[in-house]
Amino acid sequence: MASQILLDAPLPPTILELFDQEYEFHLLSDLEDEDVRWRQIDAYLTYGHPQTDALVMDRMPKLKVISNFGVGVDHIDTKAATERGISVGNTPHLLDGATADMTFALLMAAARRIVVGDKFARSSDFTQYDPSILHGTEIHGSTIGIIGMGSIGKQVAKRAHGFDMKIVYHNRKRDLEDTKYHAKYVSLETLLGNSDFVALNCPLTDSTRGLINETALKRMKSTAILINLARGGVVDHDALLNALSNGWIAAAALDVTEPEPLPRDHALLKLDNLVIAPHLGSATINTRHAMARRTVENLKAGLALQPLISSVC
Ligand code: 8YV
Repeated sequence: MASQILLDAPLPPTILELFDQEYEFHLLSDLEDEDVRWRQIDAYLTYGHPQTDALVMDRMPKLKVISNFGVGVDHIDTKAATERGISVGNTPHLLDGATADMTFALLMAAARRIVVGDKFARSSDFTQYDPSILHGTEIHGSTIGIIGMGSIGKQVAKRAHGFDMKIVYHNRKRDLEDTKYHAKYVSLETLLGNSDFVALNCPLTDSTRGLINETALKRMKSTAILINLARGGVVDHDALLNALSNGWIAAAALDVTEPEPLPRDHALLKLDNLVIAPHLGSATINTRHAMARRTVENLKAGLALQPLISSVC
């Protein structure tokens, strides 16, 4: 019998073509609670961050592997997976460069008011060049504070160094190689109080959930810009709305939100000092290809009860 693969979303042809007829696919939304097919599932390919807890796993007694398209696995209960002998794979490192590029793209868009400027340049209001409008924030020579100096954070630091920025960072612990990245380890309070740009590049964990709350935002400079390429849950969105509306900080750029997407009538979406993208951190053709290949390799290894290429647990 072909291996039975559960998908949380239809896969694009570029990923499907990495499989052959040995695999049969089932879409999560097609499986009712009592569907007998749950019991036949051998592997779960998670594509769009579906919550995958013990309850979900217990529906699939034959499940050998959960292969996640992406590095962040905050939506998967890895402890429950380990307890059930289920391997969990992800795609680390492959997306570091693309996600760091996007961190800078959003940083620069917010600092130099690219989105507001784009709208204005297209509008009928733009009738004459005016040097007094849309002044932004200097990027070169400013200070960036990176929260999460993992492999993505390090790539952000490399880019920041190229922009002659002073780099401070905060992590669970100091990275002994931080001088390689021209980065100085500081406390969270120092980072928030001294940075012109605060970049979130950390995973969402119990200790980072809600890290950027009212207290943190009030510690930031009123001229500072927050950039979130981590997970929406790292930021308290009600506090961010207050911060952006009341001038506690100057602007924010978000690639991720919680919930994702935000309700279409959310007040944050009406603000001019917010730049927002639909979770595009790793969305380049090359990176997505590499992630697809690794996700499928992990899945096939898990099915064969072999060690995964990139294993979370
Ligand atoms: C992916 C991400 O786009 O890797 C991650 O954790 O958030 C993104 O790079 C996402 O996982 C694809 O669903």
